[in-house]
Amino acid sequence: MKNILVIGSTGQIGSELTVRLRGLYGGAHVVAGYVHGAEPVGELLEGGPSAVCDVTDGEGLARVVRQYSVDTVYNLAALLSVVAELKPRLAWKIGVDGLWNVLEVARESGLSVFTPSSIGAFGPGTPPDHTPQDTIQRPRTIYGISKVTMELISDYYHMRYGVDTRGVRFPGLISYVTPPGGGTTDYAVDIYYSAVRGETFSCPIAKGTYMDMMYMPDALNACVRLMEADPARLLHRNSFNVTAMSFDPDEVYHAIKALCPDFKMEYQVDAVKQAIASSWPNSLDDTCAREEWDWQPHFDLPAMTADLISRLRQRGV
Ligand code: AKB
Repeated sequence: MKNILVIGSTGQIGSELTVRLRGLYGGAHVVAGYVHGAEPVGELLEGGPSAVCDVTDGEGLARVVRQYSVDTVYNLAALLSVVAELKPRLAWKIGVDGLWNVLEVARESGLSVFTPSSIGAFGPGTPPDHTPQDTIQRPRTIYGISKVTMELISDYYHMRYGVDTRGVRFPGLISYVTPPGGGTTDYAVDIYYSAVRGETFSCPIAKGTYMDMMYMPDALNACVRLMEADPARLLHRNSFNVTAMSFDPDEVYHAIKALCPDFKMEYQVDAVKQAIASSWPNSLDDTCAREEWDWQPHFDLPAMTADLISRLRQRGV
Protein backbone atom coordinates (compact mmCIF):
# COMPACT_ATOMS: atom_id res chain seq x y z
CA MET A 1 0.00 0.00 0.00
CA LYS A 2 1.33 3.43 -0.93
CA ASN A 3 1.36 6.47 1.35
CA ILE A 4 1.21 9.48 -0.90
CA LEU A 5 1.79 13.21 -0.37
CA VAL A 6 0.38 15.57 -2.98
CA ILE A 7 2.22 18.90 -2.79
CA GLY A 8 0.00 21.60 -4.30
CA SER A 9 -3.19 19.61 -3.75
CA THR A 10 -5.49 22.63 -4.16
CA GLY A 11 -4.15 23.63 -7.59
CA GLN A 12 -5.46 22.82 -11.07
CA ILE A 13 -3.99 19.30 -11.23
CA GLY A 14 -3.74 18.61 -7.50
CA SER A 15 -7.41 19.17 -6.70
CA GLU A 16 -8.43 16.36 -9.07
CA LEU A 17 -5.38 14.13 -8.70
CA THR A 18 -5.76 13.97 -4.90
CA VAL A 19 -9.34 12.75 -5.25
CA ARG A 20 -8.34 10.21 -7.93
CA LEU A 21 -5.47 8.87 -5.78
CA ARG A 22 -7.72 8.58 -2.73
CA GLY A 23 -10.14 6.54 -4.85
CA LEU A 24 -7.31 4.22 -5.87
CA TYR A 25 -5.28 3.88 -2.67
CA GLY A 26 -7.77 4.84 0.09
CA GLY A 27 -8.44 8.27 1.58
CA ALA A 28 -6.25 7.70 4.67
CA HIS A 29 -3.22 7.02 2.43
CA VAL A 30 -3.20 10.30 0.50
CA VAL A 31 -2.20 13.53 2.25
CA ALA A 32 -3.38 16.78 0.67
CA GLY A 33 -0.41 19.16 1.04
CA TYR A 34 -1.22 22.87 0.83
CA VAL A 35 0.21 26.29 1.59
CA HIS A 36 -1.42 28.99 3.74
CA GLY A 37 -3.91 30.94 1.66
CA ALA A 38 -4.78 27.87 -0.46
CA GLU A 39 -6.43 25.65 2.18
CA PRO A 40 -8.35 22.55 1.02
CA VAL A 41 -12.14 22.61 1.27
CA GLY A 42 -15.00 20.15 0.64
CA GLU A 43 -14.00 16.71 -0.67
CA LEU A 44 -10.28 17.54 -0.48
CA LEU A 45 -10.53 18.40 3.21
CA GLU A 46 -12.98 15.70 4.19
CA GLY A 47 -11.70 12.78 2.08
CA GLY A 48 -8.42 12.24 3.95
CA PRO A 49 -5.60 13.91 5.86
CA SER A 50 -4.23 17.31 4.92
CA ALA A 51 -1.09 19.14 6.04
CA VAL A 52 0.70 22.42 5.47
CA CYS A 53 3.46 21.59 3.04
CA ASP A 54 5.52 24.39 1.51
CA VAL A 55 8.30 23.18 -0.81
CA THR A 56 10.46 26.12 0.22
CA ASP A 57 10.52 24.73 3.79
CA GLY A 58 12.57 21.52 3.64
CA GLU A 59 12.30 20.75 7.36
CA GLY A 60 8.53 21.15 7.35
CA LEU A 61 8.35 18.85 4.33
CA ALA A 62 10.49 16.20 6.07
CA ARG A 63 8.19 16.38 9.14
CA VAL A 64 5.08 15.72 7.04
CA VAL A 65 6.84 12.81 5.27
CA ARG A 66 7.76 11.27 8.65
CA GLN A 67 4.36 11.89 10.25
CA TYR A 68 2.44 10.12 7.48
CA SER A 69 5.13 7.52 6.55
CA VAL A 70 5.06 8.89 3.01
CA ASP A 71 6.72 6.83 0.27
CA THR A 72 5.51 8.67 -2.85
CA VAL A 73 5.34 12.42 -3.56
CA TYR A 74 3.50 14.19 -6.36
CA ASN A 75 5.34 17.52 -6.43
CA LEU A 76 2.90 19.85 -8.17
CA ALA A 77 4.14 23.16 -6.71
CA ALA A 78 4.84 25.67 -9.52
CA LEU A 79 3.93 29.05 -10.99
CA LEU A 80 2.52 28.83 -14.53
CA SER A 81 4.25 30.50 -17.47
CA VAL A 82 2.66 33.98 -17.58
CA VAL A 83 2.78 34.52 -13.79
CA ALA A 84 6.35 33.22 -13.69
CA GLU A 85 7.39 35.95 -16.15
CA LEU A 86 6.00 38.51 -13.67
CA LYS A 87 7.73 36.87 -10.67
CA PRO A 88 10.84 35.11 -12.04
CA ARG A 89 12.68 34.83 -8.71
CA LEU A 90 9.65 33.26 -7.01
CA ALA A 91 9.20 30.86 -9.96
CA TRP A 92 12.79 29.67 -9.46
CA LYS A 93 12.41 29.49 -5.67
CA ILE A 94 9.38 27.19 -5.96
CA GLY A 95 10.32 25.25 -9.08
CA VAL A 96 14.05 24.70 -8.46
CA ASP A 97 14.95 25.48 -4.81
CA GLY A 98 11.71 23.73 -3.77
CA LEU A 99 12.58 20.75 -5.95
CA TRP A 100 15.98 20.42 -4.19
CA ASN A 101 14.12 20.20 -0.87
CA VAL A 102 11.79 17.52 -2.21
CA LEU A 103 14.67 15.52 -3.71
CA GLU A 104 16.79 15.75 -0.56
CA VAL A 105 13.92 14.37 1.54
CA ALA A 106 13.40 11.72 -1.15
CA ARG A 107 17.08 10.72 -1.01
CA GLU A 108 17.05 10.49 2.79
CA SER A 109 13.73 8.67 3.06
CA GLY A 110 13.69 6.57 -0.14
CA LEU A 111 10.68 8.31 -1.73
CA SER A 112 9.44 8.08 -5.30
CA VAL A 113 8.85 11.55 -6.80
CA PHE A 114 6.64 12.70 -9.67
CA THR A 115 7.23 16.28 -10.87
CA PRO A 116 5.47 17.57 -13.98
CA SER A 117 7.40 19.35 -16.70
CA SER A 118 5.71 21.14 -19.61
CA ILE A 119 5.74 21.91 -23.31
CA GLY A 120 7.24 25.13 -21.92
CA ALA A 121 10.52 23.23 -21.49
CA PHE A 122 10.99 23.70 -25.25
CA GLY A 123 11.91 26.91 -27.07
CA PRO A 124 12.13 28.54 -30.48
CA GLY A 125 15.09 26.36 -31.57
CA THR A 126 13.18 23.12 -30.90
CA PRO A 127 11.76 21.28 -33.94
CA PRO A 128 8.12 22.50 -33.69
CA ASP A 129 6.29 19.61 -35.37
CA HIS A 130 6.27 16.12 -33.87
CA THR A 131 8.85 17.41 -31.39
CA PRO A 132 11.04 14.42 -30.47
CA GLN A 133 11.52 13.18 -26.90
CA ASP A 134 15.23 14.02 -26.93
CA THR A 135 15.91 17.30 -28.72
CA ILE A 136 17.05 20.91 -28.35
CA GLN A 137 15.71 22.58 -25.18
CA ARG A 138 16.57 26.28 -25.06
CA PRO A 139 13.40 27.91 -23.65
CA ARG A 140 13.20 31.71 -23.39
CA THR A 141 10.86 31.90 -20.36
CA ILE A 142 11.85 31.50 -16.72
CA TYR A 143 9.08 28.89 -16.50
CA GLY A 144 10.77 26.85 -19.22
CA ILE A 145 14.26 27.40 -17.84
CA SER A 146 13.13 26.18 -14.41
CA LYS A 147 11.38 23.16 -15.99
CA VAL A 148 14.51 22.13 -17.94
CA THR A 149 16.53 22.55 -14.74
CA MET A 150 13.97 20.45 -12.87
CA GLU A 151 14.25 17.70 -15.51
CA LEU A 152 18.05 17.67 -15.30
CA ILE A 153 18.27 17.73 -11.48
CA SER A 154 15.61 15.02 -11.22
CA ASP A 155 17.58 12.81 -13.62
CA TYR A 156 20.75 13.62 -11.67
CA TYR A 157 19.19 12.43 -8.39
CA HIS A 158 18.13 9.25 -10.13
CA MET A 159 21.55 8.57 -11.66
CA ARG A 160 23.64 9.65 -8.67
CA TYR A 161 21.52 8.53 -5.70
CA GLY A 162 19.04 6.07 -7.20
CA VAL A 163 16.03 8.24 -6.31
CA ASP A 164 12.95 7.08 -8.24
CA THR A 165 12.16 10.34 -10.06
CA ARG A 166 9.61 10.40 -12.90
CA GLY A 167 7.73 13.07 -14.84
CA VAL A 168 5.87 14.06 -17.98
CA ARG A 169 5.94 17.20 -20.14
CA PHE A 170 2.31 18.25 -19.90
CA PRO A 171 0.62 20.22 -22.65
CA GLY A 172 -2.14 22.73 -21.84
CA LEU A 173 -4.54 20.99 -19.43
CA ILE A 174 -8.26 21.54 -19.82
CA SER A 175 -10.65 20.86 -16.97
CA TYR A 176 -14.10 21.83 -15.67
CA VAL A 177 -13.14 21.62 -11.98
CA THR A 178 -10.36 23.96 -10.84
CA PRO A 179 -9.38 26.73 -13.27
CA PRO A 180 -5.68 27.18 -14.13
CA GLY A 181 -4.12 30.48 -13.14
CA GLY A 182 -1.62 32.43 -15.17
CA GLY A 183 -0.78 30.00 -17.97
CA THR A 184 -0.36 30.62 -21.70
CA THR A 185 -2.76 27.79 -22.58
CA ASP A 186 -5.50 29.06 -20.20
CA TYR A 187 -7.45 30.41 -23.19
CA ALA A 188 -8.36 26.82 -24.07
CA VAL A 189 -10.19 26.54 -20.73
CA ASP A 190 -11.65 30.07 -20.68
CA ILE A 191 -13.19 29.64 -24.15
CA TYR A 192 -15.45 26.82 -22.86
CA TYR A 193 -16.67 28.89 -19.89
CA SER A 194 -17.52 31.79 -22.26
CA ALA A 195 -19.39 29.46 -24.62
CA VAL A 196 -21.50 27.93 -21.83
CA ARG A 197 -22.24 31.37 -20.34
CA GLY A 198 -23.35 32.67 -23.76
CA GLU A 199 -20.57 35.30 -23.83
CA THR A 200 -18.44 36.36 -26.80
CA PHE A 201 -14.91 35.03 -26.20
CA SER A 202 -12.00 37.43 -26.56
CA CYS A 203 -9.06 35.25 -27.62
CA PRO A 204 -5.56 36.32 -26.50
CA ILE A 205 -3.79 33.86 -28.82
CA ALA A 206 -3.61 34.39 -32.61
CA LYS A 207 -5.31 32.17 -35.18
CA GLY A 208 -2.84 29.62 -36.53
CA THR A 209 -0.98 29.20 -33.21
CA TYR A 210 -0.97 25.47 -32.53
CA MET A 211 -0.21 24.01 -29.10
CA ASP A 212 -0.62 20.54 -27.58
CA MET A 213 -3.56 20.13 -25.22
CA MET A 214 -5.05 17.42 -23.00
CA TYR A 215 -8.30 16.83 -21.09
CA MET A 216 -7.73 16.45 -17.35
CA PRO A 217 -8.95 12.81 -17.07
CA ASP A 218 -6.15 11.81 -19.46
CA ALA A 219 -3.63 13.90 -17.50
CA LEU A 220 -4.59 12.14 -14.26
CA ASN A 221 -4.19 8.76 -15.98
CA ALA A 222 -0.72 9.81 -17.13
CA CYS A 223 0.37 10.68 -13.56
CA VAL A 224 -0.90 7.41 -12.08
CA ARG A 225 0.19 5.16 -14.93
CA LEU A 226 3.73 6.52 -15.04
CA MET A 227 4.16 6.13 -11.27
CA GLU A 228 2.84 2.55 -11.49
CA ALA A 229 5.09 1.68 -14.47
CA ASP A 230 7.69 -1.09 -14.23
CA PRO A 231 11.00 0.79 -13.71
CA ALA A 232 12.84 -1.83 -15.79
CA ARG A 233 10.97 -0.56 -18.88
CA LEU A 234 11.82 3.13 -18.35
CA LEU A 235 14.61 4.28 -20.65
CA HIS A 236 13.66 7.89 -19.90
CA ARG A 237 12.54 9.48 -16.64
CA ASN A 238 12.43 13.28 -16.67
CA SER A 239 10.44 13.98 -18.53
CA PHE A 240 8.25 12.14 -21.05
CA ASN A 241 6.50 13.95 -23.93
CA VAL A 242 2.75 13.30 -23.66
CA THR A 243 -0.04 14.75 -25.75
CA ALA A 244 -3.66 14.10 -26.67
CA MET A 245 -4.45 16.72 -29.33
CA SER A 246 -3.06 19.85 -30.98
CA PHE A 247 -5.28 22.75 -32.07
CA ASP A 248 -5.26 26.47 -32.76
CA PRO A 249 -7.94 28.89 -31.46
CA ASP A 250 -9.94 28.61 -34.68
CA GLU A 251 -10.22 24.81 -34.45
CA VAL A 252 -11.39 24.80 -30.83
CA TYR A 253 -13.83 27.62 -31.66
CA HIS A 254 -15.38 25.54 -34.47
CA ALA A 255 -15.51 22.41 -32.28
CA ILE A 256 -17.51 24.40 -29.70
CA LYS A 257 -19.67 26.12 -32.33
CA ALA A 258 -20.78 22.72 -33.59
CA LEU A 259 -22.53 22.26 -30.21
CA CYS A 260 -23.26 25.94 -29.37
CA PRO A 261 -24.22 27.45 -32.75
CA ASP A 262 -24.63 31.02 -31.42
CA PHE A 263 -21.14 31.11 -29.91
CA LYS A 264 -18.92 34.00 -31.05
CA MET A 265 -15.19 34.66 -30.73
CA GLU A 266 -13.06 37.71 -31.51
CA TYR A 267 -9.28 38.08 -31.39
CA GLN A 268 -7.53 40.47 -28.97
CA VAL A 269 -4.02 39.08 -29.07
CA ASP A 270 -1.98 39.53 -25.89
CA ALA A 271 1.64 40.22 -26.88
CA VAL A 272 3.18 38.49 -23.83
CA LYS A 273 1.09 35.32 -24.14
CA GLN A 274 1.53 35.22 -27.92
CA ALA A 275 5.32 35.47 -27.66
CA ILE A 276 5.36 32.54 -25.24
CA ALA A 277 2.91 30.47 -27.32
CA SER A 278 4.90 31.09 -30.52
CA SER A 279 8.06 29.81 -28.83
CA TRP A 280 6.43 26.46 -27.90
CA PRO A 281 6.04 23.43 -30.17
CA ASN A 282 2.99 22.87 -32.39
CA SER A 283 2.78 19.16 -31.59
CA LEU A 284 4.81 16.68 -29.54
CA ASP A 285 5.85 13.15 -30.49
CA ASP A 286 4.97 10.98 -27.47
CA THR A 287 6.17 7.63 -28.87
CA CYS A 288 8.56 7.02 -25.95
CA ALA A 289 5.75 7.33 -23.38
CA ARG A 290 3.61 4.96 -25.46
CA GLU A 291 6.43 2.43 -25.74
CA GLU A 292 7.88 2.63 -22.21
CA TRP A 293 4.71 2.78 -20.07
CA ASP A 294 1.79 2.26 -22.46
CA TRP A 295 0.62 5.88 -22.43
CA GLN A 296 -2.58 6.35 -24.38
CA PRO A 297 -5.01 9.30 -24.26
CA HIS A 298 -8.75 8.73 -24.58
CA PHE A 299 -10.09 12.19 -25.42
CA ASP A 300 -9.64 14.00 -28.75
CA LEU A 301 -11.01 17.51 -29.41
CA PRO A 302 -14.63 16.53 -30.30
CA ALA A 303 -14.91 14.02 -27.40
CA MET A 304 -13.46 16.50 -24.89
CA THR A 305 -15.67 19.33 -26.15
CA ALA A 306 -18.88 17.30 -25.80
CA ASP A 307 -17.98 16.08 -22.30
CA LEU A 308 -16.73 19.44 -21.06
CA ILE A 309 -19.73 21.42 -22.24
CA SER A 310 -22.19 18.99 -20.69
CA ARG A 311 -20.24 18.95 -17.38
CA LEU A 312 -20.06 22.76 -17.24
CA ARG A 313 -23.81 22.94 -17.90
CA GLN A 314 -24.47 20.35 -15.16
CA ARG A 315 -22.43 22.49 -12.76
CA GLY A 316 -24.53 25.53 -13.65
CA VAL A 317 -21.54 27.57 -14.87
C1 AKB B 1 1.05 27.14 -19.09
O1 AKB B 1 0.42 27.57 -20.07
O2 AKB B 1 1.87 27.82 -18.45
C2 AKB B 1 0.85 25.70 -18.70
C3 AKB B 1 1.78 24.79 -19.40
C4 AKB B 1 1.53 24.41 -20.80
O3 AKB B 1 2.75 24.38 -18.85
N1 AKB B 1 -0.51 25.32 -18.92
